[in-house]
Amino acid sequence: MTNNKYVNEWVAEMAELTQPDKIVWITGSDEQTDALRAEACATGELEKLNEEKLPNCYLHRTAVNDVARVEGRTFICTKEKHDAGPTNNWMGLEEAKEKLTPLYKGAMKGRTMYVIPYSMGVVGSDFSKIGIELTDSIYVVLNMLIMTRAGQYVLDALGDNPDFIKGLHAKADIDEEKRYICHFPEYNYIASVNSGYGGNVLLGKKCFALRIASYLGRKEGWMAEHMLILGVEYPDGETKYVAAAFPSACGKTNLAMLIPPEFLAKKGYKVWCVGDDIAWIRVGKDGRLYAVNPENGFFGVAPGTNEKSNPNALHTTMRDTIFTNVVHNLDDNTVWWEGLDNNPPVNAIDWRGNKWDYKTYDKTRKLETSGAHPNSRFTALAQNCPCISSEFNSTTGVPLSAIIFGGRRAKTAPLVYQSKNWQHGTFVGSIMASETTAAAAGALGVVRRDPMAMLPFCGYNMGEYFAHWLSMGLKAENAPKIFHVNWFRTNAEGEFIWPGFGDNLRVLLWILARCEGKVDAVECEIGYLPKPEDIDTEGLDISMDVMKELLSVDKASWIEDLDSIKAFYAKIGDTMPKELLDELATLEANLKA
Ligand code: OXD
Ligand code: MN
Repeated sequence: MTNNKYVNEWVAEMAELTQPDKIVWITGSDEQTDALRAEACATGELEKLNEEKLPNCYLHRTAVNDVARVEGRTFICTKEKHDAGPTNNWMGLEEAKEKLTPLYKGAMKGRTMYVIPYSMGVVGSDFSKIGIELTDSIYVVLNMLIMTRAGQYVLDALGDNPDFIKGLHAKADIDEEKRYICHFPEYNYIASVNSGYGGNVLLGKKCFALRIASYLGRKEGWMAEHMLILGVEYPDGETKYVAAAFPSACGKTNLAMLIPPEFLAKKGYKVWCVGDDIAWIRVGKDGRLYAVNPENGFFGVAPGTNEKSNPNALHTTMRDTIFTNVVHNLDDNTVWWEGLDNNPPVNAIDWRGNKWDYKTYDKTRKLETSGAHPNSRFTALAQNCPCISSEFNSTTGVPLSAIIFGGRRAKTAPLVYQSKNWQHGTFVGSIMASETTAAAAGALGVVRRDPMAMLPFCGYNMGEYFAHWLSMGLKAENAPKIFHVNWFRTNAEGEFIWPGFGDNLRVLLWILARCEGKVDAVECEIGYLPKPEDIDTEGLDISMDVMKELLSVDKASWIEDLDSIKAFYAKIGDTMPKELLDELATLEANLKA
Protein backbone atom coordinates (compact mmCIF):
# COMPACT_ATOMS: atom_id res chain seq x y z
CA MET A 1 0.00 0.00 0.00
CA THR A 2 1.05 3.53 -0.66
CA ASN A 3 -0.07 7.13 -0.50
CA ASN A 4 1.42 7.75 -3.93
CA LYS A 5 -1.52 9.25 -5.78
CA TYR A 6 -0.15 8.37 -9.23
CA VAL A 7 0.07 4.71 -8.26
CA ASN A 8 -3.30 4.64 -6.53
CA GLU A 9 -5.13 6.42 -9.34
CA TRP A 10 -3.67 4.11 -11.95
CA VAL A 11 -4.43 0.94 -9.96
CA ALA A 12 -8.01 2.14 -9.45
CA GLU A 13 -8.40 2.93 -13.14
CA MET A 14 -7.08 -0.48 -14.20
CA ALA A 15 -9.30 -2.21 -11.64
CA GLU A 16 -12.29 -0.33 -13.03
CA LEU A 17 -11.36 -1.65 -16.48
CA THR A 18 -10.54 -5.25 -15.59
CA GLN A 19 -13.03 -5.64 -12.67
CA PRO A 20 -11.16 -8.04 -10.37
CA ASP A 21 -13.01 -9.46 -7.36
CA LYS A 22 -10.25 -8.20 -5.13
CA ILE A 23 -6.91 -6.40 -5.17
CA VAL A 24 -3.89 -7.74 -3.31
CA TRP A 25 -0.73 -5.65 -2.84
CA ILE A 26 2.42 -7.75 -2.92
CA THR A 27 4.52 -6.98 0.14
CA GLY A 28 7.30 -9.53 -0.31
CA SER A 29 6.70 -10.90 3.20
CA ASP A 30 7.32 -14.63 3.74
CA GLU A 31 3.79 -15.05 5.09
CA GLN A 32 2.18 -13.61 2.00
CA THR A 33 4.47 -15.47 -0.41
CA ASP A 34 3.88 -18.78 1.40
CA ALA A 35 0.13 -18.23 1.29
CA LEU A 36 0.27 -17.53 -2.45
CA ARG A 37 2.29 -20.70 -3.05
CA ALA A 38 -0.23 -22.70 -1.05
CA GLU A 39 -3.11 -21.20 -3.02
CA ALA A 40 -1.42 -21.95 -6.35
CA CYS A 41 -0.81 -25.56 -5.25
CA ALA A 42 -4.44 -25.91 -4.19
CA THR A 43 -5.69 -24.82 -7.61
CA GLY A 44 -3.10 -26.88 -9.53
CA GLU A 45 -1.35 -23.81 -10.94
CA LEU A 46 1.81 -25.07 -9.22
CA GLU A 47 2.92 -28.47 -7.98
CA LYS A 48 5.18 -28.67 -4.96
CA LEU A 49 8.27 -30.78 -5.67
CA ASN A 50 10.24 -33.11 -3.38
CA GLU A 51 11.21 -30.95 -0.39
CA GLU A 52 14.28 -33.05 0.41
CA LYS A 53 15.74 -33.16 -3.08
CA LEU A 54 14.48 -29.79 -4.36
CA PRO A 55 13.69 -27.61 -1.36
CA ASN A 56 11.15 -24.85 -1.99
CA CYS A 57 10.83 -25.80 -5.68
CA TYR A 58 7.66 -25.86 -7.77
CA LEU A 59 6.52 -27.06 -11.18
CA HIS A 60 4.23 -25.14 -13.53
CA ARG A 61 2.85 -26.01 -16.96
CA THR A 62 1.73 -23.28 -19.32
CA ALA A 63 -1.04 -23.73 -21.87
CA VAL A 64 0.12 -25.80 -24.84
CA ASN A 65 -0.40 -22.83 -27.20
CA ASP A 66 1.64 -20.51 -24.97
CA VAL A 67 5.24 -21.66 -24.63
CA ALA A 68 7.48 -18.91 -25.98
CA ARG A 69 7.84 -15.22 -26.69
CA VAL A 70 5.68 -14.20 -29.63
CA GLU A 71 7.59 -11.69 -31.73
CA GLY A 72 4.80 -11.51 -34.31
CA ARG A 73 2.41 -10.26 -31.64
CA THR A 74 4.87 -7.93 -29.92
CA PHE A 75 4.37 -4.25 -30.78
CA ILE A 76 6.02 -0.92 -30.19
CA CYS A 77 3.16 1.59 -29.95
CA THR A 78 4.22 5.16 -30.63
CA LYS A 79 2.65 8.29 -32.05
CA GLU A 80 4.82 8.07 -35.17
CA LYS A 81 5.66 4.83 -37.00
CA HIS A 82 9.15 6.14 -37.67
CA ASP A 83 9.94 5.98 -33.94
CA ALA A 84 9.40 2.22 -33.84
CA GLY A 85 11.51 1.88 -36.97
CA PRO A 86 11.53 -0.71 -39.76
CA THR A 87 12.55 -3.70 -37.63
CA ASN A 88 9.75 -3.52 -35.03
CA ASN A 89 6.04 -4.24 -35.40
CA TRP A 90 4.36 -0.89 -34.95
CA MET A 91 0.86 -0.09 -33.81
CA GLY A 92 -0.57 3.41 -33.53
CA LEU A 93 -1.94 4.62 -30.20
CA GLU A 94 -5.58 4.75 -31.31
CA GLU A 95 -5.47 1.28 -32.83
CA ALA A 96 -3.79 -0.11 -29.71
CA LYS A 97 -6.52 1.36 -27.53
CA GLU A 98 -9.24 -0.05 -29.78
CA LYS A 99 -7.68 -3.51 -29.80
CA LEU A 100 -6.67 -3.74 -26.16
CA THR A 101 -9.52 -2.10 -24.26
CA PRO A 102 -12.15 -4.75 -25.11
CA LEU A 103 -9.68 -7.52 -24.25
CA TYR A 104 -9.03 -6.06 -20.79
CA LYS A 105 -12.65 -5.14 -20.09
CA GLY A 106 -13.82 -7.41 -17.27
CA ALA A 107 -10.84 -9.73 -17.89
CA MET A 108 -10.22 -10.14 -14.13
CA LYS A 109 -13.84 -10.84 -13.14
CA GLY A 110 -13.83 -13.65 -10.60
CA ARG A 111 -10.08 -13.23 -10.22
CA THR A 112 -7.66 -11.34 -8.02
CA MET A 113 -5.55 -8.45 -9.22
CA TYR A 114 -2.06 -8.53 -7.72
CA VAL A 115 -0.12 -5.27 -7.51
CA ILE A 116 3.61 -5.99 -7.74
CA PRO A 117 5.93 -3.08 -6.94
CA TYR A 118 9.39 -4.03 -8.20
CA SER A 119 12.75 -2.52 -8.92
CA MET A 120 15.05 -3.34 -11.81
CA GLY A 121 18.43 -2.92 -10.14
CA VAL A 122 19.28 -2.52 -6.47
CA VAL A 123 16.87 -0.13 -4.75
CA GLY A 124 18.67 3.15 -4.17
CA SER A 125 21.23 2.74 -6.98
CA ASP A 126 21.44 5.48 -9.63
CA PHE A 127 21.08 2.74 -12.25
CA SER A 128 17.77 1.43 -10.92
CA LYS A 129 14.23 2.00 -12.13
CA ILE A 130 10.94 1.11 -10.52
CA GLY A 131 8.02 -0.69 -12.12
CA ILE A 132 4.58 -1.76 -11.02
CA GLU A 133 3.03 -4.81 -12.63
CA LEU A 134 -0.66 -5.58 -12.26
CA THR A 135 -1.46 -9.22 -12.98
CA ASP A 136 -4.12 -11.84 -12.34
CA SER A 137 -1.57 -14.67 -12.18
CA ILE A 138 0.02 -16.00 -8.99
CA TYR A 139 2.64 -17.68 -11.21
CA VAL A 140 3.65 -14.22 -12.41
CA VAL A 141 3.80 -12.88 -8.84
CA LEU A 142 6.02 -15.73 -7.66
CA ASN A 143 8.30 -15.44 -10.70
CA MET A 144 8.59 -11.68 -10.29
CA LEU A 145 9.58 -12.20 -6.64
CA ILE A 146 12.55 -14.21 -7.96
CA MET A 147 13.43 -12.22 -11.09
CA THR A 148 13.20 -8.74 -9.55
CA ARG A 149 13.57 -6.99 -6.23
CA ALA A 150 9.94 -6.71 -5.27
CA GLY A 151 7.74 -5.78 -2.34
CA GLN A 152 6.58 -3.01 -0.07
CA TYR A 153 10.07 -1.51 0.33
CA VAL A 154 10.05 -0.62 -3.36
CA LEU A 155 6.86 1.42 -2.91
CA ASP A 156 8.46 3.07 0.11
CA ALA A 157 11.47 3.96 -2.03
CA LEU A 158 9.20 5.36 -4.76
CA GLY A 159 7.52 7.70 -2.28
CA ASP A 160 5.35 10.33 -4.00
CA ASN A 161 7.25 10.06 -7.26
CA PRO A 162 5.30 9.61 -10.53
CA ASP A 163 8.38 8.04 -12.12
CA PHE A 164 7.56 4.34 -12.52
CA ILE A 165 6.89 1.95 -15.42
CA LYS A 166 3.32 0.68 -15.56
CA GLY A 167 2.63 -2.88 -16.64
CA LEU A 168 -0.81 -4.44 -17.04
CA HIS A 169 -1.02 -8.19 -17.52
CA ALA A 170 -4.21 -10.22 -17.82
CA LYS A 171 -4.29 -13.90 -18.72
CA ALA A 172 -7.78 -13.47 -20.18
CA ASP A 173 -8.48 -16.65 -22.23
CA ILE A 174 -4.86 -17.41 -23.28
CA ASP A 175 -6.23 -17.00 -26.80
CA GLU A 176 -3.30 -16.81 -29.20
CA GLU A 177 -5.39 -14.92 -31.76
CA LYS A 178 -5.95 -12.19 -29.21
CA ARG A 179 -2.49 -12.23 -27.66
CA TYR A 180 -0.73 -8.83 -27.56
CA ILE A 181 2.49 -7.68 -25.98
CA CYS A 182 2.41 -3.90 -26.47
CA HIS A 183 4.98 -1.33 -25.39
CA PHE A 184 4.28 2.39 -25.12
CA PRO A 185 7.74 3.89 -24.54
CA GLU A 186 6.39 7.45 -24.70
CA TYR A 187 4.04 6.63 -21.83
CA ASN A 188 6.17 4.30 -19.67
CA TYR A 189 3.54 1.63 -20.17
CA ILE A 190 3.46 -2.08 -21.08
CA ALA A 191 0.29 -4.05 -21.85
CA SER A 192 0.30 -7.86 -22.06
CA VAL A 193 -2.82 -9.93 -22.58
CA ASN A 194 -3.79 -13.53 -23.38
CA SER A 195 -0.48 -15.12 -22.40
CA GLY A 196 0.92 -16.79 -19.29
CA TYR A 197 4.40 -17.56 -20.63
CA GLY A 198 7.33 -15.92 -18.80
CA GLY A 199 8.89 -13.91 -21.62
CA ASN A 200 5.50 -12.33 -22.41
CA VAL A 201 4.30 -11.73 -18.87
CA LEU A 202 7.27 -11.15 -16.55
CA LEU A 203 7.15 -7.55 -17.62
CA GLY A 204 10.33 -6.50 -15.80
CA LYS A 205 12.52 -8.54 -18.13
CA LYS A 206 12.43 -8.16 -21.92
CA CYS A 207 9.55 -5.65 -21.96
CA PHE A 208 10.90 -3.20 -19.38
CA ALA A 209 14.62 -3.92 -18.92
CA LEU A 210 15.25 -4.05 -22.68
CA ARG A 211 12.48 -2.51 -24.80
CA ILE A 212 11.37 0.36 -22.56
CA ALA A 213 14.82 0.78 -21.00
CA SER A 214 16.60 0.99 -24.36
CA TYR A 215 14.27 3.88 -25.23
CA LEU A 216 14.91 5.55 -21.85
CA GLY A 217 18.64 4.92 -22.21
CA ARG A 218 18.76 6.85 -25.45
CA LYS A 219 16.76 9.69 -23.96
CA GLU A 220 18.82 9.82 -20.78
CA GLY A 221 22.29 8.95 -22.10
CA TRP A 222 22.85 5.34 -21.01
CA MET A 223 22.45 1.88 -22.53
CA ALA A 224 20.18 -1.12 -21.94
CA GLU A 225 21.75 -4.13 -23.62
CA HIS A 226 21.00 -7.83 -24.11
CA MET A 227 24.30 -8.81 -22.50
CA LEU A 228 25.69 -11.12 -19.87
CA ILE A 229 28.24 -9.66 -17.45
CA LEU A 230 31.08 -11.71 -15.98
CA GLY A 231 34.25 -11.14 -13.99
CA VAL A 232 37.54 -12.96 -14.54
CA GLU A 233 39.56 -13.14 -11.32
CA TYR A 234 43.30 -13.45 -11.81
CA PRO A 235 45.58 -15.43 -9.49
CA ASP A 236 46.70 -12.14 -7.89
CA GLY A 237 43.09 -11.44 -6.85
CA GLU A 238 42.33 -8.71 -9.37
CA THR A 239 39.04 -9.07 -11.27
CA LYS A 240 38.31 -7.72 -14.75
CA TYR A 241 34.82 -7.51 -16.22
CA VAL A 242 33.36 -8.05 -19.67
CA ALA A 243 29.85 -7.80 -21.09
CA ALA A 244 28.80 -9.99 -24.01
CA ALA A 245 25.89 -10.16 -26.43
CA PHE A 246 24.86 -13.32 -28.28
CA PRO A 247 21.75 -14.28 -30.22
CA SER A 248 19.79 -17.17 -28.69
CA ALA A 249 21.22 -20.71 -28.89
CA CYS A 250 24.82 -19.52 -28.58
CA GLY A 251 25.45 -20.63 -24.98
CA LYS A 252 25.10 -17.24 -23.28
CA THR A 253 24.13 -18.61 -19.86
CA ASN A 254 26.93 -21.18 -20.10
CA LEU A 255 29.50 -18.46 -20.76
CA ALA A 256 28.11 -16.30 -17.94
CA MET A 257 28.71 -19.17 -15.48
CA LEU A 258 31.85 -20.61 -17.04
CA ILE A 259 33.99 -23.15 -15.15
CA PRO A 260 37.72 -22.56 -15.85
CA PRO A 261 39.66 -25.45 -17.41
CA GLU A 262 41.63 -27.37 -14.81
CA PHE A 263 45.06 -25.96 -15.58
CA LEU A 264 43.77 -22.38 -15.21
CA ALA A 265 41.75 -23.23 -12.09
CA LYS A 266 44.92 -24.69 -10.54
CA LYS A 267 46.76 -21.45 -11.22
CA GLY A 268 44.00 -19.58 -9.37
CA TYR A 269 41.77 -18.22 -12.14
CA LYS A 270 38.08 -17.86 -11.27
CA VAL A 271 35.04 -16.66 -13.17
CA TRP A 272 32.20 -14.80 -11.44
CA CYS A 273 28.74 -14.24 -12.88
CA VAL A 274 27.19 -10.79 -12.52
CA GLY A 275 24.35 -11.42 -14.98
CA ASP A 276 23.28 -13.83 -17.70
CA ASP A 277 20.94 -11.78 -19.89
CA ILE A 278 20.69 -8.01 -19.44
CA ALA A 279 23.16 -5.19 -18.73
CA TRP A 280 22.37 -1.57 -17.96
CA ILE A 281 25.45 0.51 -18.73
CA ARG A 282 26.44 4.06 -17.79
CA VAL A 283 29.50 6.25 -18.21
CA GLY A 284 31.45 6.64 -14.96
CA LYS A 285 33.31 9.75 -13.78
CA ASP A 286 36.54 8.14 -14.97
CA GLY A 287 35.19 7.83 -18.53
CA ARG A 288 34.86 4.06 -18.27
CA LEU A 289 31.59 2.22 -18.84
CA TYR A 290 30.00 0.65 -15.75
CA ALA A 291 27.44 -2.15 -15.92
CA VAL A 292 24.82 -3.59 -13.60
CA ASN A 293 22.55 -6.56 -14.07
CA PRO A 294 19.06 -5.16 -13.34
CA GLU A 295 17.61 -8.62 -12.64
CA ASN A 296 17.54 -10.64 -9.44
CA GLY A 297 17.36 -14.14 -10.92
CA PHE A 298 17.81 -16.29 -14.00
CA PHE A 299 15.04 -17.32 -16.38
CA GLY A 300 17.11 -19.97 -18.10
CA VAL A 301 16.42 -22.64 -20.72
CA ALA A 302 16.41 -26.04 -18.99
CA PRO A 303 17.09 -28.56 -21.82
CA GLY A 304 20.81 -29.12 -22.30
CA THR A 305 21.66 -27.83 -18.82
CA ASN A 306 23.66 -30.53 -17.05
CA GLU A 307 26.58 -31.29 -14.75
CA LYS A 308 29.00 -30.86 -17.67
CA SER A 309 27.53 -28.02 -19.76
CA ASN A 310 26.69 -25.75 -16.82
CA PRO A 311 27.07 -27.18 -13.31
CA ASN A 312 26.66 -23.70 -11.79
CA ALA A 313 23.25 -23.20 -13.41
CA LEU A 314 22.21 -26.71 -12.42
CA HIS A 315 23.15 -26.13 -8.78
CA THR A 316 21.38 -22.76 -8.81
CA THR A 317 18.13 -24.58 -9.65
CA MET A 318 18.38 -27.05 -6.77
CA ARG A 319 16.38 -24.82 -4.40
CA ASP A 320 13.84 -21.95 -4.44
CA THR A 321 13.16 -22.53 -8.15
CA ILE A 322 10.05 -22.54 -10.33
CA PHE A 323 10.33 -24.99 -13.22
CA THR A 324 8.10 -24.40 -16.25
CA ASN A 325 7.18 -27.05 -18.86
CA VAL A 326 9.79 -29.65 -17.84
CA VAL A 327 9.15 -33.38 -17.24
CA HIS A 328 7.63 -34.32 -13.88
CA ASN A 329 9.21 -37.48 -12.47
CA LEU A 330 6.39 -39.06 -10.47
CA ASP A 331 8.59 -41.66 -8.79
CA ASP A 332 10.43 -39.17 -6.63
CA ASN A 333 8.49 -35.97 -7.40
CA THR A 334 11.44 -34.25 -9.09
CA VAL A 335 11.97 -32.84 -12.57
CA TRP A 336 13.84 -33.87 -15.70
CA TRP A 337 14.61 -32.50 -19.15
CA GLU A 338 16.37 -33.66 -22.30
CA GLY A 339 20.11 -33.35 -21.87
CA LEU A 340 20.03 -33.46 -18.04
CA ASP A 341 21.37 -37.02 -17.82
CA ASN A 342 20.95 -40.40 -19.44
CA ASN A 343 18.30 -41.55 -16.98
CA PRO A 344 14.93 -40.30 -18.19
CA PRO A 345 12.23 -41.08 -15.64
CA VAL A 346 10.10 -44.12 -16.30
CA ASN A 347 7.02 -42.89 -14.53
CA ALA A 348 6.62 -39.39 -15.89
CA ILE A 349 4.34 -36.59 -17.07
CA ASP A 350 5.46 -34.46 -20.03
CA TRP A 351 5.21 -30.68 -20.48
CA ARG A 352 1.74 -31.06 -21.97
CA GLY A 353 0.55 -32.80 -18.80
CA ASN A 354 0.30 -36.24 -20.44
CA LYS A 355 1.81 -39.54 -19.38
CA TRP A 356 5.20 -39.69 -21.14
CA ASP A 357 7.20 -42.66 -22.36
CA TYR A 358 10.81 -41.66 -22.98
CA LYS A 359 11.19 -44.56 -25.46
CA THR A 360 9.01 -42.68 -27.94
CA TYR A 361 11.51 -39.78 -28.02
CA ASP A 362 12.67 -39.12 -31.58
CA LYS A 363 15.43 -36.55 -32.14
CA THR A 364 14.06 -35.64 -35.56
CA ARG A 365 10.62 -34.85 -34.07
CA LYS A 366 11.77 -33.08 -30.94
CA LEU A 367 8.80 -30.85 -30.38
CA GLU A 368 6.28 -33.69 -30.74
CA THR A 369 8.14 -36.31 -28.72
CA SER A 370 10.27 -34.58 -26.08
CA GLY A 371 9.23 -34.75 -22.45
CA ALA A 372 10.30 -31.20 -21.64
CA HIS A 373 9.41 -28.42 -24.05
CA PRO A 374 12.58 -27.27 -25.90
CA ASN A 375 11.95 -23.81 -24.41
CA SER A 376 11.17 -25.11 -20.91
CA ARG A 377 12.63 -22.91 -18.19
CA PHE A 378 13.88 -22.53 -14.66
CA THR A 379 13.31 -19.35 -12.68
CA ALA A 380 16.06 -19.32 -10.06
CA LEU A 381 17.54 -16.83 -7.60
CA ALA A 382 20.88 -15.35 -8.64
CA GLN A 383 22.01 -15.45 -5.01
CA ASN A 384 21.81 -19.28 -5.13
CA CYS A 385 24.36 -19.45 -7.96
CA PRO A 386 27.68 -20.89 -6.72
CA CYS A 387 29.66 -18.45 -8.89
CA ILE A 388 27.59 -15.31 -8.26
CA SER A 389 29.83 -12.26 -8.17
CA SER A 390 30.43 -10.34 -4.94
CA GLU A 391 29.49 -7.28 -7.07
CA PHE A 392 26.03 -8.65 -7.91
CA ASN A 393 24.39 -6.17 -5.53
CA SER A 394 26.76 -3.31 -6.31
CA THR A 395 24.98 0.03 -6.62
CA THR A 396 27.73 1.50 -8.80
CA GLY A 397 28.23 -1.35 -11.26
CA VAL A 398 31.38 -3.04 -12.50
CA PRO A 399 33.84 -1.33 -14.87
CA LEU A 400 33.92 -2.99 -18.29
CA SER A 401 37.27 -3.79 -19.87
CA ALA A 402 35.71 -5.35 -22.96
CA ILE A 403 32.45 -5.72 -24.82
CA ILE A 404 32.11 -8.96 -26.76
CA PHE A 405 29.76 -9.72 -29.60
CA GLY A 406 29.24 -13.26 -30.83
CA GLY A 407 27.33 -15.43 -33.21
CA ARG A 408 27.07 -18.94 -34.52
CA ARG A 409 28.94 -19.02 -37.82
CA ALA A 410 30.25 -22.21 -39.44
CA LYS A 411 32.81 -20.38 -41.56
CA THR A 412 32.50 -16.64 -41.64
CA ALA A 413 33.79 -15.44 -38.30
CA PRO A 414 37.13 -16.46 -36.76
CA LEU A 415 37.30 -17.71 -33.17
CA VAL A 416 38.02 -14.16 -32.02
CA TYR A 417 38.96 -10.79 -33.45
CA GLN A 418 39.26 -7.28 -32.10
CA SER A 419 37.67 -4.22 -33.64
CA LYS A 420 39.85 -1.22 -34.46
CA ASN A 421 38.05 1.31 -32.30
CA TRP A 422 34.62 2.09 -30.85
CA GLN A 423 33.10 3.11 -34.18
CA HIS A 424 34.39 -0.01 -35.90
CA GLY A 425 33.26 -2.08 -32.88
CA THR A 426 29.77 -0.62 -33.23
CA PHE A 427 29.89 -1.71 -36.86
CA VAL A 428 30.95 -5.23 -35.78
CA GLY A 429 27.94 -5.34 -33.42
CA SER A 430 25.62 -4.04 -36.12
CA ILE A 431 26.54 -6.88 -38.52
CA MET A 432 26.14 -9.63 -35.90
CA ALA A 433 24.47 -12.72 -37.24
CA SER A 434 23.81 -16.34 -36.45
CA GLU A 435 23.13 -19.39 -38.57
CA THR A 436 20.07 -21.45 -37.72
CA THR A 437 20.71 -24.81 -36.10
CA ALA A 438 18.88 -28.09 -36.50
CA ALA A 439 17.08 -27.22 -33.26
CA ALA A 440 15.31 -24.25 -34.81
CA ALA A 441 12.37 -24.74 -37.12
CA GLY A 442 13.00 -24.09 -40.82
CA ALA A 443 16.03 -24.45 -43.01
CA LEU A 444 19.50 -25.22 -41.72
CA GLY A 445 22.36 -22.72 -41.90
CA VAL A 446 20.20 -19.72 -42.77
CA VAL A 447 21.85 -16.48 -41.69
CA ARG A 448 19.74 -14.31 -39.37
CA ARG A 449 21.07 -10.83 -38.75
CA ASP A 450 20.68 -9.83 -35.13
CA PRO A 451 22.59 -6.62 -34.37
CA MET A 452 23.88 -6.56 -30.80
CA ALA A 453 21.39 -9.45 -30.22
CA MET A 454 18.84 -6.62 -29.85
CA LEU A 455 16.69 -7.07 -32.95
CA PRO A 456 13.64 -8.35 -31.00
CA PHE A 457 14.35 -6.13 -27.99
CA CYS A 458 15.16 -2.62 -29.18
CA GLY A 459 12.25 -0.36 -28.20
CA TYR A 460 12.85 2.22 -30.92
CA ASN A 461 14.28 2.79 -34.38
CA MET A 462 17.31 0.53 -34.95
CA GLY A 463 19.18 3.15 -36.99
CA GLU A 464 18.84 5.58 -34.08
CA TYR A 465 19.97 2.83 -31.76
CA PHE A 466 23.20 2.51 -33.77
CA ALA A 467 23.63 6.28 -33.62
CA HIS A 468 23.19 6.10 -29.84
CA TRP A 469 25.95 3.50 -29.65
CA LEU A 470 28.26 5.82 -31.60
CA SER A 471 27.45 8.73 -29.29
CA MET A 472 28.16 6.65 -26.18
CA GLY A 473 31.66 5.98 -27.53
CA LEU A 474 32.23 9.72 -27.81
CA LYS A 475 31.01 10.26 -24.23
CA ALA A 476 33.12 7.49 -22.69
CA GLU A 477 36.74 8.58 -22.93
CA ASN A 478 37.94 5.23 -21.60
CA ALA A 479 35.41 3.03 -23.35
CA PRO A 480 35.94 -0.73 -23.35
CA LYS A 481 37.54 -2.41 -26.35
CA ILE A 482 35.11 -4.30 -28.59
CA PHE A 483 35.65 -7.89 -29.77
CA HIS A 484 33.80 -10.57 -31.72
CA VAL A 485 33.89 -14.30 -30.94
CA ASN A 486 32.58 -17.43 -32.65
CA TRP A 487 32.70 -20.70 -30.70
CA PHE A 488 31.03 -22.58 -33.56
CA ARG A 489 33.56 -22.73 -36.38
CA THR A 490 33.43 -26.07 -38.21
CA ASN A 491 35.82 -28.04 -40.42
CA ALA A 492 35.16 -29.49 -43.89
CA GLU A 493 33.29 -32.38 -42.24
CA GLY A 494 30.98 -29.95 -40.45
CA GLU A 495 32.45 -30.77 -37.01
CA PHE A 496 33.10 -28.11 -34.38
CA ILE A 497 36.83 -27.48 -34.11
CA TRP A 498 36.85 -25.40 -30.90
CA PRO A 499 35.92 -27.20 -27.65
CA GLY A 500 33.91 -24.27 -26.27
CA PHE A 501 32.41 -24.21 -22.74
CA GLY A 502 35.09 -23.67 -20.04
CA ASP A 503 37.83 -23.48 -22.66
CA ASN A 504 36.34 -20.21 -23.85
CA LEU A 505 38.20 -18.68 -20.88
CA ARG A 506 41.38 -19.09 -22.96
CA VAL A 507 39.88 -16.64 -25.46
CA LEU A 508 38.67 -14.28 -22.72
CA LEU A 509 42.23 -14.15 -21.37
CA TRP A 510 43.56 -13.09 -24.79
CA ILE A 511 40.84 -10.45 -24.98
CA LEU A 512 41.74 -9.08 -21.54
CA ALA A 513 45.46 -9.18 -22.35
CA ARG A 514 44.68 -7.05 -25.42
CA CYS A 515 42.78 -4.57 -23.25
CA GLU A 516 45.88 -4.25 -21.08
CA GLY A 517 48.18 -3.87 -24.09
CA LYS A 518 50.00 -7.04 -22.98
CA VAL A 519 49.84 -9.00 -26.22
CA ASP A 520 50.34 -8.25 -29.90
CA ALA A 521 47.85 -8.91 -32.68
CA VAL A 522 47.86 -9.16 -36.45
CA GLU A 523 45.97 -6.57 -38.43
CA CYS A 524 43.79 -8.05 -41.18
CA GLU A 525 40.79 -7.15 -43.39
CA ILE A 526 38.26 -7.36 -40.54
CA GLY A 527 40.23 -6.09 -37.54
CA TYR A 528 42.94 -7.57 -35.30
CA LEU A 529 43.48 -11.32 -35.01
CA PRO A 530 45.46 -13.14 -32.33
CA LYS A 531 48.68 -14.84 -33.29
CA PRO A 532 47.77 -18.54 -33.06
CA GLU A 533 50.43 -19.15 -30.40
CA ASP A 534 48.98 -16.41 -28.17
CA ILE A 535 45.88 -18.40 -27.28
CA ASP A 536 46.90 -20.77 -24.53
CA THR A 537 46.13 -24.36 -25.61
CA GLU A 538 47.81 -26.16 -22.69
CA GLY A 539 46.04 -29.45 -22.07
CA LEU A 540 43.95 -29.22 -25.25
CA ASP A 541 44.16 -31.76 -28.04
CA ILE A 542 44.32 -29.11 -30.73
CA SER A 543 47.06 -28.70 -33.35
CA MET A 544 48.67 -25.45 -34.49
CA ASP A 545 47.05 -26.04 -37.90
CA VAL A 546 43.61 -26.11 -36.36
CA MET A 547 44.40 -22.96 -34.37
CA LYS A 548 45.43 -21.30 -37.64
CA GLU A 549 42.18 -22.42 -39.24
CA LEU A 550 40.18 -21.08 -36.29
CA LEU A 551 41.93 -17.74 -36.61
CA SER A 552 41.72 -17.41 -40.37
CA VAL A 553 39.49 -15.06 -42.34
CA ASP A 554 37.51 -16.99 -44.93
CA LYS A 555 37.39 -14.17 -47.48
CA ALA A 556 34.97 -15.87 -49.84
CA SER A 557 32.32 -16.30 -47.17
CA TRP A 558 32.88 -12.74 -45.91
CA ILE A 559 32.37 -11.41 -49.43
CA GLU A 560 29.24 -13.53 -49.72
CA ASP A 561 28.03 -12.03 -46.44
CA LEU A 562 28.36 -8.46 -47.74
CA ASP A 563 25.12 -8.71 -49.72
CA SER A 564 23.12 -9.74 -46.69
CA ILE A 565 24.66 -6.91 -44.63
CA LYS A 566 23.82 -4.40 -47.37
CA ALA A 567 20.26 -5.69 -47.60
CA PHE A 568 19.89 -5.36 -43.82
CA TYR A 569 21.30 -1.83 -43.79
CA ALA A 570 18.98 -0.93 -46.68
CA LYS A 571 16.01 -2.14 -44.63
CA ILE A 572 17.01 0.22 -41.80
CA GLY A 573 16.98 2.96 -44.40
CA ASP A 574 17.68 6.63 -43.86
CA THR A 575 18.37 6.46 -40.11
CA MET A 576 21.41 4.25 -40.80
CA PRO A 577 24.40 6.29 -39.53
CA LYS A 578 26.85 7.35 -42.22
CA GLU A 579 29.75 6.20 -40.02
CA LEU A 580 28.56 2.59 -40.28
CA LEU A 581 27.97 2.80 -44.03
CA ASP A 582 31.55 4.06 -44.30
CA GLU A 583 32.78 1.12 -42.19
CA LEU A 584 30.92 -1.25 -44.52
CA ALA A 585 32.54 0.35 -47.56
CA THR A 586 35.96 0.01 -45.92
CA LEU A 587 35.34 -3.64 -45.13
CA GLU A 588 34.30 -4.32 -48.70
CA ALA A 589 37.36 -2.53 -50.06
CA ASN A 590 39.64 -4.47 -47.66
CA LEU A 591 38.15 -7.80 -48.65
CA LYS A 592 38.29 -7.09 -52.37
CA ALA A 593 41.75 -5.49 -52.37
C1 OXD B 1 15.70 -15.08 -23.45
C2 OXD B 1 15.81 -14.73 -24.87
O1 OXD B 1 14.74 -15.76 -23.07
O2 OXD B 1 16.76 -14.02 -25.21
O3 OXD B 1 16.57 -14.66 -22.67
O4 OXD B 1 14.99 -15.17 -25.68
MN1 MN C 1 17.82 -13.16 -23.56
